[in-house]
Amino acid sequence: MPRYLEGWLADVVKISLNRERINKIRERPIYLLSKFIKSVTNKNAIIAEFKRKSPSGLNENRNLEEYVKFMEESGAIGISVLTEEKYFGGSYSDLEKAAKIVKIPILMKDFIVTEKQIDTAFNLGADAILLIVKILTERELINLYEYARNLGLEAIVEVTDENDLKIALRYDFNIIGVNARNLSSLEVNIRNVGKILEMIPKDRIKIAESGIKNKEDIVELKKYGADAFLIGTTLMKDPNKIKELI
Ligand code: 137
Repeated sequence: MPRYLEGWLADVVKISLNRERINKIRERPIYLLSKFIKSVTNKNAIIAEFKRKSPSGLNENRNLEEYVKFMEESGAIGISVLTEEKYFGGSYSDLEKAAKIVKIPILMKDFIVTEKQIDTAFNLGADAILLIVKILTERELINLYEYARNLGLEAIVEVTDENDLKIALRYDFNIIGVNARNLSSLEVNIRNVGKILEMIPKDRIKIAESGIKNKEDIVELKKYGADAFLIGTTLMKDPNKIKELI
């Protein structure tokens, strides 16, 4: 057997062994985040994030069920659930619980680098996953995006700077997230988001992520073309704030 084929076969075996079995039939229907965002007319499209803690210093041990139910009732068009445990205090069971409660799109918020994580997202009832340009090669980005799409899941392709955006715009990713937080310095710069949002073609759905504190931030980001707003810390600190932001 030619040597290159041996390598390829070893990879295939590794991936298949590494793959979580996909549920034959998924209980929860898939709620398309793109559809929910596009259907918003008379309010701000807010994706409310549940995260107990964060490297930026958040520490709010709220009741997940109450939070996600309250956010859906308050008009949020999506829920983001951090499933990363070490830095965010999240878990897969958080996602599973949220999926049993809300009938709006759920984003599995994690550092996704394998197909197995996408299988898990599907099995737990998530509707979308996050693919961070900064931590993936282009090949991984494309493969993981197509893998998610083949399962019917949507993907938010997240950029934090112009270089990330240049890569993301080479492909027809339909949802682009612009994160105001620099993932290494943790510095949040909303002005920077505006600059990048303006470079994204109108036919892509644009989500502004991180650092959103008040209505003024939303008005400002909307001016630059943001279609939706992913908000964690502000809402975890005071869930009632959604009434002012929606
Ligand atoms: P927030 O509204 O809390 O500022 O941001 C919401 C969401 O964008 C945020 O949770 C990020 O996607 C993940 N957050 C952090 C981080 C990622 C890397 C390093 C630190 C953090 O401190 O939230």
